[in-house]
Amino acid sequence: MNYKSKDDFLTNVKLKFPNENEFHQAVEEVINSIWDTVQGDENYLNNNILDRIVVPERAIIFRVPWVDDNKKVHVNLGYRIQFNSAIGPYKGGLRFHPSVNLGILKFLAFEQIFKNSLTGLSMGGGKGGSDFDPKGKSDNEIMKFCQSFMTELSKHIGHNTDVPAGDIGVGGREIGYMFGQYKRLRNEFTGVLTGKKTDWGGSLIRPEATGYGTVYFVDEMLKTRKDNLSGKVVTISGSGNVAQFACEKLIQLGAKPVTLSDSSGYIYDSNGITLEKLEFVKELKEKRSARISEYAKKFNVEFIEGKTPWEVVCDIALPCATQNELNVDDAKLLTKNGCFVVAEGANMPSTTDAVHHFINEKILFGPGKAANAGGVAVSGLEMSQNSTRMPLKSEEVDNLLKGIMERIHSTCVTYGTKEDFINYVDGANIGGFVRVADSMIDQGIV
Ligand code: NDP
Ligand code: 2IT
Repeated sequence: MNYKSKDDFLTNVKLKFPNENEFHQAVEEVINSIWDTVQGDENYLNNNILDRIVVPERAIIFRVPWVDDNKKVHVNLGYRIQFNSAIGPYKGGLRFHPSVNLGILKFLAFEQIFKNSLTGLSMGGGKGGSDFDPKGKSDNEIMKFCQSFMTELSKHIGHNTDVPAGDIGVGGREIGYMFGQYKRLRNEFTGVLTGKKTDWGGSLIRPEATGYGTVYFVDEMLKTRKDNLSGKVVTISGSGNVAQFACEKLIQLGAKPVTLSDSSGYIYDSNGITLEKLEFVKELKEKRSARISEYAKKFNVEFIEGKTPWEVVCDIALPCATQNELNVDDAKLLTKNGCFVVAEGANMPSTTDAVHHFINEKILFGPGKAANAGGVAVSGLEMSQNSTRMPLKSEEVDNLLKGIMERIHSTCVTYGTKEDFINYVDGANIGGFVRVADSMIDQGIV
């Protein structure tokens, strides 16, 4: 189809997929970056890449019935979005959270296409999950839910087809229950999921990878201004997998993280969170229902209820909780207070207006699809370790992760630099897109 303009294209996407606001937001950001590249290339135009890339190859929705400890029957919705397989099997996490819906999973799967491309590994884009709420559920209930979810999902995935992993509400425990059920149904032990425990095929450093990778990316961004992490005050949101390991790497590299949060509020530790205090958070958050306010009680620091940490003075901000958790007012407050680096550990945590503000202010802004790609990158390394059946050592994985984050950074610089300013949003979107689009063309109209 011929479009008069970018806006015309985006209007069409919104009409075709109504009520998928987060998906519209993610598409708009990518299209804004890649529009000129596409318009300047006959091959992309003749192959109608834009119309094709915004439609998932497949979106599966299914019923997940399960029985709680009181014998009550529940039904949740299960999803898997298999968005794009041009450069490899679908790859992306599973999210268990009551807010999950089709639009949210489509945004996540769409982002994943470009993120996975940036890693340089062979992984297409996918995402899935359920509106199931793990909070307050017993271990037995989590297992029953995971088994029912996998009973249907197993028909659609496989180590060469689609390889899910964790995301919000899904960690090593849930991956274990799902892996067990897959193996039982298929009678095969394959690398069908990543984020497994290391005793049965998981990669070392996978739990750490997203948070560590985000901090490695920040370090690369700082180098462009001949700066480093030493002594930098950092605000972090979230207190789950990504937030914990971003915090850990920051401490190891000499920075001073001062906040963590959850959906109830944030803690502010002006002396800096230490590795010992972080151990307490890790143990606390093993129980999914536990609240970060316990930290404030234990270490006698402030807990600010119902708020996000963006009002705290900092040099660097790392949103590591969820989408649209940092709005334009937060963005203005951050830059007014001197924050000059924002890197997204979460997926799309900054609203569109907040991103525009950061770019207008010319701060170092690392979008999620670049800054948090370390998690899926180590998932890719887990897949290769499963194929060769040769586990790597922890320093080997960490070095590979560092190398991948450096390469993603340099891709952003290559595609995003204009008049001495690195627009990491454009860089990540164009750099991720080109490889996928060229591969789609090579493989014909499919
Ligand atoms: P976890 O489930 O381990 O932790 C999620 C954290 O975010 C919790 O502190 C949670 O608080 C908070 N949170 C979740 N939803 C909301 C909400 N609606 N409002 C406020 N706080 C919220 O998830 P992860 O750490 O794995 O994921 C965090 C982010 O990172 C997500 O955007 C995810 O997509 C992204 N990501 C994760 C990767 C991974 O490998 N795990 C890889 C790349 C990106 P509460 O307990 O109160 O809900
Ligand atoms: O958003 C993400 O990149 C993830 N949740 C990790 C996906 C993966 O397959 O490891």
